[in-house]
Amino acid sequence: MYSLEDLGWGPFFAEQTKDLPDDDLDPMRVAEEQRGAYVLWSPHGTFEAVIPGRMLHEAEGRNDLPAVGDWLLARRLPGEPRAVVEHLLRRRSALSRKVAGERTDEQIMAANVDLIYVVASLNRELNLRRLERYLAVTWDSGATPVLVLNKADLCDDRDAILHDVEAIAPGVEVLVTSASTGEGIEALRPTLAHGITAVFVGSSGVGKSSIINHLLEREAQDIKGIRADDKGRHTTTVRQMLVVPGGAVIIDTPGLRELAIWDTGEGLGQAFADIEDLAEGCGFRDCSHSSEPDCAVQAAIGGGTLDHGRLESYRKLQREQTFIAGKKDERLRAEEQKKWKQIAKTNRARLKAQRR
Ligand SMILES: Nc1nc2c(ncn2[C@@H]2O[C@H](COP(=O)(O)OP(=O)(O)OP(=O)(O)O)[C@@H](O)[C@H]2O)c(=O)[nH]1
Ligand SMILES: [Mg+2]
Ligand SMILES: [Zn+2]
Repeated sequence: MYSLEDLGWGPFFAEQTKDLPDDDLDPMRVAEEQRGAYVLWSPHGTFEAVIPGRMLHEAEGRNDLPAVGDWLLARRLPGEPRAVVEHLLRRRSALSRKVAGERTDEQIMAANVDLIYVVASLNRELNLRRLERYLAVTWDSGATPVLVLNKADLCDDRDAILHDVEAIAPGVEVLVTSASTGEGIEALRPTLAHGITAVFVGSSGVGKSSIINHLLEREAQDIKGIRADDKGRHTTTVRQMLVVPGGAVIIDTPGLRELAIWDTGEGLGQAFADIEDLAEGCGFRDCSHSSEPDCAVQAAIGGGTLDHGRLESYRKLQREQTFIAGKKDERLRAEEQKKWKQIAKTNRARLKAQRR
């Protein structure tokens, strides 16, 4: 089994457990989650766990419940491979999106990660707008994104594509790999050092699990079979943690159909740092880069150094971010109201009891 350090434990988490008197509790990391049932890893082995009712009741949102990659304190049940979750430790970082569909809630795809490998395929039409969205979401997490362009063996004009991708990914390292031939995979290894946690995200079928198997040097994860040409089917169905021997913790995730923004939008500024930098040179402080005079952004588009599609993409994500921020406010207000109603009810009951 693994030591705490093998599993990514460090001072940030140790610090949080320092003042806890109860030494019955063990630090464990969430390796897998499936509909509220958890698999936890610790130096004592693997444990199954469910969330106690108290924690569910006290949670104000998804953010207060464990997700894959989380560290928590749990109590082992004697003689059983089961544990009771007692305490969720504060996160170093979290990769979140809005849950798919209409509902306004957070989904944590991976917690406490250092690196986020955004994998795309050089085979199919590579969608730059989609990559911009991924980068905006990943920069928001507190972890560092790295772009991995896989299936290099199926592509014959990689230089042109690489050029386009680098233009939309300021400050992001871009790697080219082939999980089929093994090309470029070793370039990932130095980043996957002991103590690091890395998550792989991207559309279904781009080769996330294939790359991971290469790194682990075993068929740890199922990959889509040659004959399985039903393109809609996801091969990886749960988010899951794996350990590179002597190296990093890796989290494999199922391919995403949609990736909606959840977080603050600071990631947006980072993902579009080139446009933000240009905007500093605009004549007006609040320039909308549409028809104002002295607009450095429009000048860059006119001069061919900035693609108009990229500005559009930035605006679209900004609108989405504003919309979700409004929704979150609405929900927060509703929750506040509920809480006050509850407090008022308790107070009334107490007064009534006193009067008796
Ligand atoms: N030619 C080629 N095929 C690849 C490469 N990487 C993966 N594949 C194939 O692409 C298919 C999908 O690979 P997976 O590793 O299952 O993709 P995934 O991203 O994990 O997909 P989900 O689990 O559904 O999200 C499989 O048939 C792989 O053999 C590559 O570099 N080149
Ligand atoms: Mg997979
Ligand atoms: Zn402007």
